[in-house]
Amino acid sequence: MCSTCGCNTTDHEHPHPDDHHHSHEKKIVQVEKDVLYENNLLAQRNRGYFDARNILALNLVSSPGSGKTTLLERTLTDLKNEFFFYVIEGDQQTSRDADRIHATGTKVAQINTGKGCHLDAHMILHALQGMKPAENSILFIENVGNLVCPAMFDLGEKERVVIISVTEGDDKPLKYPDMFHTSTLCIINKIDLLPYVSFSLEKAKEYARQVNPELVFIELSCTTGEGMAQWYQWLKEKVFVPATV
Ligand SMILES: Nc1nc2c(ncn2[C@@H]2O[C@H](COP(=O)(O)OP(=O)(O)OP(=O)(O)O)[C@@H](O)[C@H]2O)c(=O)[nH]1
Ligand SMILES: [Mg+2]
Repeated sequence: MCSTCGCNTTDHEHPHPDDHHHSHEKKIVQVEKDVLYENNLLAQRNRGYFDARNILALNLVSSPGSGKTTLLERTLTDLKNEFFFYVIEGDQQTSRDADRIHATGTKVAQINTGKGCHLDAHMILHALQGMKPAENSILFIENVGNLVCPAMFDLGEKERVVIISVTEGDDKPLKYPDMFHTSTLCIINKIDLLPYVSFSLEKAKEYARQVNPELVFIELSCTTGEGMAQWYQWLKEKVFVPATV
């Protein structure tokens, strides 16, 4: 995006206040590269922090309303006696999700991105400095509801979990491939609504496999609890338990 006029077309000429003319194409590519380069450096720093403390960091990504916070509420409540949990919440505005997480008794930090549509590694670094998560814990990062931009930003997480709910349509993996390509687990949520919507589980999985053949799927309903056991099993398999001497 041109910082002079705020336009976002890629290649055009027009007069600017100081009367210069230019093509925007090169500038856009350069700015994007710089932003992602800096983000990737900070993401590696976060990853080192997580590795050194044996913190399992998971980045939850989805469209708005797929059920990220509901999944967390249920998980934090059901597994509170088994793990130490921390949550970082990303939303454009409000602390509504952080309030919901706080009600489960879990330590939570809310990041408001304002005009921004995704979390980045620097925001996570900053939140970690205040939160100081304990060793051998699990950190959930709930990204801003958006199936596009968060895919580009590595936060230093161990795994990226994409959530799609059955009310969104089974073609989403084809239309927003980056998110499915960069995730390792795909949770298909709200299966209690399957009788009422036109959504094919098989098609959704087939489309997602077209962009990421390695993707693992768990079908569940945060409302009824069906399938939650599989999610908990997946989580337990990801936690590294240090050997005791
Ligand atoms: N029927 C049904 N509703 C669900 C389920 N999971 C979540 N919901 C509902 O879906 C709505 C959105 O859920 P949230 O957990 O707030 O979704 P979110 O992904 O955190 O939303 P954002 O943070 O705004 O992106 C709420 O009304 C939930 O009660 C489910 O499994 N079945
Ligand atoms: Mg939420």
